[in-house]
Amino acid sequence: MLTAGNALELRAQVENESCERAFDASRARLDFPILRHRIRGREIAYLDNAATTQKPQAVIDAEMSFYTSECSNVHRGVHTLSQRATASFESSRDVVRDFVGASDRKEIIFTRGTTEAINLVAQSFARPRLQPGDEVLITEMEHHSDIVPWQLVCQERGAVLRVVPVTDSGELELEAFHRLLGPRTRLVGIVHVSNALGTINPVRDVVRAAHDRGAVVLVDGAQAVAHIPVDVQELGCDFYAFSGHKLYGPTGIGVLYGKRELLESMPPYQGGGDMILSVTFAKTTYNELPYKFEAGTPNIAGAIGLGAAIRYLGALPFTAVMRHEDELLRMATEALSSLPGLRVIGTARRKTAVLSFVLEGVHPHDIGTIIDLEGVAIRTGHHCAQPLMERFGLPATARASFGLYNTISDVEALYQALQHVEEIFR
Ligand code: 7TS
Repeated sequence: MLTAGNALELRAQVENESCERAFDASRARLDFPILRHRIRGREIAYLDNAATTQKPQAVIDAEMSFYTSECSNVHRGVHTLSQRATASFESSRDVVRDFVGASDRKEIIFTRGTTEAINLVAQSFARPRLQPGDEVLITEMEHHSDIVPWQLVCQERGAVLRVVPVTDSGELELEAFHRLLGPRTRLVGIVHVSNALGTINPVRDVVRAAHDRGAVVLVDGAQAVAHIPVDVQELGCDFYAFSGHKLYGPTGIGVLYGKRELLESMPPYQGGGDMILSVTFAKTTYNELPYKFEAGTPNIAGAIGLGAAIRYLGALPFTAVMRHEDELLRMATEALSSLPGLRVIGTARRKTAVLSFVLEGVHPHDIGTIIDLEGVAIRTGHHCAQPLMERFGLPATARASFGLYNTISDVEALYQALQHVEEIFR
């Protein structure tokens, strides 16, 4: 039955679809100065976006503007420059809060990146809570930065690290997940989008099941934020970590989102300036959130650059950008699959932005080196996911990963360069 409520919803949906703005990747490409450079006389086909993305002029300008007109330390100066720097830095926090749908700016902690964000949770949340025999549950497709911090803390506390296996197509074995989620599971660590397979995990369902069992969930969003919409309240996750540099922002800046009541209950991760209210040799009282977790002078320019990156993305029609990236992935998968001896690794039903493959008889490093001669930049190796490589019985894969500025020409360049690899090795 069409009620007033769902009629409104339906109309909003129809309007959304009809208003969806077009996205022109070739035009967006012009916003990224590095892509004007040529490598060995050829336009760069930059297909290593999962490692890091290129930066638009708006981000470069924002960092430059901080250093040329605002450079000063934050939170501690009464002078004009310090006030300007503080205002810019803190306004980036608001931009991030809106971007991930957090309800409170106190829930947004600036870190160096995803890795530091996960280590913060491992050390400040898990370490004081884990008892011998407690369990941390992660998946076989985690990046090393969502494995090793848990190993460290489990070893120290006598807790057990359990791992949800993945299927041959690179999807989570959900039955195994439900089986492994037990009364001793205290925390679940799960990657939103796999950097080595491109799989999009059903995070909302995982969170719901984990919460039913009383476990908290940390989501590694490093590969998700640039490619799919992320709303932490909708996902329901307790922690969400990501890096600025994979989101068209600067390196050395990242974010930990955490639910306020959990962050309030956690001790500081590091001690130093800015994270205190008062210090005496007898006793120190800590600053309020988010500063409790931001010891020392932060990466001010980086945070401002990240704010600019999110604003840049926000000005693009995101649905159309997603559609464009999905289309590139589909075309690239189809084209590469037609090459003899090429096998795609990671064929999950829900995927984004990543195409991993192996070519029979050719080491991935040789593929990467040869196609670099034609200006095609991809990543080869274990992608910091060695347990996943082992699961597939491979030492490494070649990985093409897409960003908003990639075009069909990049896919063609990749395909042609791989044909040349074939010719050399056959
Ligand atoms: N988690 C995932 C899923 C990642 O892909 C990466 C980086 C990290 C965590 C760590 O992020 P960082 O910014 O703290 O280093 N992944 C990759 C990659 O796939 N190639 O180079 C870095």
